[in-house]
Amino acid sequence: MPKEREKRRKASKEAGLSGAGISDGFVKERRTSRRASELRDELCQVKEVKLSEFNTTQVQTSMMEALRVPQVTITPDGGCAREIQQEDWADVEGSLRRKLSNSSISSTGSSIMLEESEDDILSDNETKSKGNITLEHLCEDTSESKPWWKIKTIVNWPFVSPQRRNLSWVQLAGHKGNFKAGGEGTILKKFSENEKLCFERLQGDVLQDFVPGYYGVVERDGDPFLHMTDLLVNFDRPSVMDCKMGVRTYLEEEVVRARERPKLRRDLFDKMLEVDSEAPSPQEHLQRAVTKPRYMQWRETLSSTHTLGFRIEGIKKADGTCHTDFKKTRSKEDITQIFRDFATNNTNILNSYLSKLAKIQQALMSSEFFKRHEVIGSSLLFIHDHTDRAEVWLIDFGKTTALPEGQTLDHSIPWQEGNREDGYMWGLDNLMRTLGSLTNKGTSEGSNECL
Ligand code: I3P
Repeated sequence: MPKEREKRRKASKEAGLSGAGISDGFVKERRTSRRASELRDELCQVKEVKLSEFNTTQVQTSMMEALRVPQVTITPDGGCAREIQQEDWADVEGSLRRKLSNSSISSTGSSIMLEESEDDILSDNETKSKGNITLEHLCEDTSESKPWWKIKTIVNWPFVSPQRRNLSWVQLAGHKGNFKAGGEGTILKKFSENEKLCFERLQGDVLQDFVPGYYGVVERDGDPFLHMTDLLVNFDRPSVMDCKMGVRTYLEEEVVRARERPKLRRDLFDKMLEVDSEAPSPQEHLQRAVTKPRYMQWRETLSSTHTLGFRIEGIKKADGTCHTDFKKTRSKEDITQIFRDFATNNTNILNSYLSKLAKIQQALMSSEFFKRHEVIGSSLLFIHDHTDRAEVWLIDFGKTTALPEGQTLDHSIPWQEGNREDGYMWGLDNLMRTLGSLTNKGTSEGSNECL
């Protein structure tokens, strides 16, 4: 499409100005950063984990406990930030309404963009260190009983400028605060050497058509970013779903590292507790911390990652509502229902998604890149809008790692430590069967049972 080509050309030109960064919004960023920091201090308290308090025996016991995956029961979630008061709401309501109604949404990776960006004013480090300020629920999260305003902050809202477009987004999954607005039709994602290498290796691979356009590394405010296509730019009030692929969401090296140098994390323990107060073992309760592989394995078993080889991470619907609480969504029936709702039971959209997935499957089968990489934590991003246009993209390669020379993966056989299998193809197959069961195409393909 000429229009798209023109956008890419512009983006490439901009990327060529690497080092100079992207000047758009710099002044505003500085101003808003200060305000953000004030609000952040008001809203959040950093909880410190005194790991030094744990002795070696406790750590070893924790590692042993990590091998056990407890039975999960459902408990209500808790919020972390202070509750936003009525006056806060009045301040931002206008901005939010504008955002949701315009919904000029853009994304790459597992983020979804509305109009003005909190990430324009918050770095990932800021969000991580304070733990509470994220962009995740700028639109209404209707899950469970948590009002969205209770969970997340509103730091950017007072600074919304109606003139600026495509600069704000809601991140459904992954690390918060990883994105900034790029030039027209593009966004900036926090630099990851691993992801950069993947984008470079994907150039010329058959998968290139199914991943965001990549325009190199640019600098903003002294930090490097990956410059890439805004996947949502050509949609009108799109609905977006992020599905994390594979039977495993942590790298083998993370397991090895945790075994050799166990690091106990209070934040992951807290997240576990929020979902199920009985999930941590007595030892973990005592320590008030868990290792990352232990947390990740628990998350996988709780969701459909283990049983289906993919899980739903987040959904943003056309009406602006966000749904990110799929941690306990595991059964095929539940997932099917969620897909049906997401696509508003529209057969055109479902068929379109299915045919995109079939093309992706074909490309994956012949991709040299795919053959030689352990693909962990990567997602398929589903996007459609009221015109029935529907696309699926492969995103998030921060944990996709090249195999040693000569080694290849099957992507379907079960994982055993050492074989580095990720179950991506198995998950894709199950995903296609799930979608297929909603259309007249899926049911004829032999067994409808997930593998
Ligand atoms: C997070 C999620 C991320 C992971 C992050 C987890 O859990 O699994 O994928 O980052 O680890 O906390 P949740 O979805 O329950 O919030 P990576 O994929 O980069 O490992 P982190 O806390 O170490 O960033």
